[in-house]
Amino acid sequence: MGHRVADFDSIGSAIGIYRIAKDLGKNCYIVIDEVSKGIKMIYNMMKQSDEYKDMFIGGQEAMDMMSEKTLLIVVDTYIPHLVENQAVLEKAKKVVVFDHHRKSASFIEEAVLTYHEPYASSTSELVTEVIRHIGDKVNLKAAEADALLAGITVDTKGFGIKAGAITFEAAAFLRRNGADGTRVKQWFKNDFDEFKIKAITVGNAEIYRDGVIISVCPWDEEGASIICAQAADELLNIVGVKAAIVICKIGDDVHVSGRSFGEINVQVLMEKVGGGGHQTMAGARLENISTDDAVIKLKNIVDEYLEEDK
Ligand SMILES: [Mn+2]
Repeated sequence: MGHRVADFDSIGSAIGIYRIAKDLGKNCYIVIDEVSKGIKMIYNMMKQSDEYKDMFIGGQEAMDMMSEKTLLIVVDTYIPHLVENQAVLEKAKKVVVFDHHRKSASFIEEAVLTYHEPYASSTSELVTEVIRHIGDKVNLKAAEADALLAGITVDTKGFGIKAGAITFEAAAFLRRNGADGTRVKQWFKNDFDEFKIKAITVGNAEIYRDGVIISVCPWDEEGASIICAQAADELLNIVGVKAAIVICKIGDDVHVSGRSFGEINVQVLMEKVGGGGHQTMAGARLENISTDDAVIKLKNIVDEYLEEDK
């Protein structure tokens, strides 16, 4: 089980764990209730194939299947309230956690094993390392290698951030096991309308201070938070920009995406408004607020952060 609003790292690392479990002779399922727009393509592709059609199950189905002996493996988060289905976590008697996010206040305390490595680029990298470590017993298939490569690619923004020697070694291993960067790239595409909204969002941006750029996405539908994340990534390409914060309003809430190169810690920024993530990639949700008020609030936390950082 990954985190809520699963991204490529969450689903990629879950698929890697699935292969390990299967090849070690265990039944394994990936718990997912809501398939976010970003991962719909990979989810549907897996679901439509004979090999993986039974791989995904909902939280309720998982609850019905669970016994005392069931091992729950949580990937890409260690925070109890961020997992895809909290009831599944609560029911599990044995829990293992794989994650790369920096530790914050709450974490899954009852885990029998926590593999937590904040220096890793992604959970997909960690899981790839585990597969390499196990050796010949695990035979990764091309689609699974693709999923893990997608996780690493997204979390490193295309091997540009947090990609260390081990990250490239993991990618080389995935490539040797059939992963294909061109195929993976197809999963990241936007349709034309989304692309235009992203362009408008980038155009709306204003530099606030000390290289922090802020923008508002004009769209208000489910996929808007992904556009925000992508626009924030895009804004980091501007000379002098150290951190990008992009927001959108969906329903009553404002979704916030924070991205940086690490010098400005967006995790710390997002935690100030109840969100989380890691140093270069974080997010938050502000409830019952207008976009104008959200921008003011975010500017205040940027001020506060820069003040503390001095
Ligand atoms: Mn991740």
